[in-house]
Amino acid sequence: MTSGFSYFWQHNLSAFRTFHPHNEVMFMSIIDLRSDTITKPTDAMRQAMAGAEVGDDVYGEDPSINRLQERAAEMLGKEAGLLMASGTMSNLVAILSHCQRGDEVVMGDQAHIFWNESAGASALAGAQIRLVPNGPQGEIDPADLQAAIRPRGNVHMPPTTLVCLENTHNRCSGGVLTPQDTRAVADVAHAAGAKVHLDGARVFNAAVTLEVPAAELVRDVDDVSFCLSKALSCPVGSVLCGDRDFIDEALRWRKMVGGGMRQAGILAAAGLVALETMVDRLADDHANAGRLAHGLANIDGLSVDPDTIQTNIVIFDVDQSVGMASGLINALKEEDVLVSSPGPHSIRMVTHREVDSADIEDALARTAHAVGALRSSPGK
Ligand code: TLP
Repeated sequence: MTSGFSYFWQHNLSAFRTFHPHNEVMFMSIIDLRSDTITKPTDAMRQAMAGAEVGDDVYGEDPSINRLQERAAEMLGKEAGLLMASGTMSNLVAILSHCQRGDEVVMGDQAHIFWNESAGASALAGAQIRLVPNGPQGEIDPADLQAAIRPRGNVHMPPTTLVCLENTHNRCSGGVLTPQDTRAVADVAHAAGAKVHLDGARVFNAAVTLEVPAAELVRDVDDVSFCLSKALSCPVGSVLCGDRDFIDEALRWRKMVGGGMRQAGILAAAGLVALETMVDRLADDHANAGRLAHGLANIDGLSVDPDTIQTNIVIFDVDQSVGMASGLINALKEEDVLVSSPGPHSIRMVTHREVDSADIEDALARTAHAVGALRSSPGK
């Protein structure tokens, strides 16, 4: 029979290692910088979930969901909100609600909707995606948008019915759009009769960085989705907010894609705690991302400009002398540092509630060790 002690080691070995790069015997805990999506619910969330008042949300009768939707809409200055299972579902339902089959949706060439959402816009909404360049912080040049908009009434061309923005911008290293950036794009879109959807998965990170209410960042867009399950630490969920008519339409599409979740007030209860307690602390994640970027910039073989890091996402380039990003990812895994990769020569590290400044220092030391070893090994 396995003793409690050896059971612990057999089942927790992945979380600990028994050697150190410098051959000292010590334990290293895993530092998981793959994403802020890995954050687990807080004790306060778990308590709120256990005691949540619930009802059948498909009948609109879940009091916790109704409260969350109202609170989210209020914080974003919109008429109504709708709880979704995920950010991907929010973005898809927004596109389904705004577009007909054969419409064109314009977005930045680094948009999460384009890269990471399994082509739902084309497969399920029947919309064609047209890309314009994203600037370094995720911005779209209004002149590029203007040039991409289709003239109305030409039977050969799809009408441009929707423009999508992203704030913060994931693949642009968590870059932030200011209210002015958003307004400039929205003005062009609206003048052409198109709507604007904001993928605001991390819009509260942007609000904290700019020190403005989130409502100010989304004033000029027609609808916005944000995620509860990323840095806000909820287990599940996203909320789509917009005007009443849009949300009524979104409700129908959400049901069609299987998003009527019945007693999901259990999830909404965590969301309410997140909105009250998890927003201000995002500044800590941003400070840690700044520390991380400064440290990475000092490691030979990696490059990042720390002054461009505005929120909790640090994307850096891996020099040829280190090899491919995949090689460094594996080497970092050996050091118990988990990261993700947006491309063959770049790596993403995301700070969140479950890493503190000591973990950042530790992650930097382990990264320096992994990079140094790769640079000095000829067959890397
Ligand atoms: N992003 C995830 C991965 O898909 C890359 C992450 O780890 O960052 N919009 C943006 C801007 C996102 O970053 C994400 C998730 C989504 C939408 C989708 O959210 P979920 O994962 O809830 O469907």
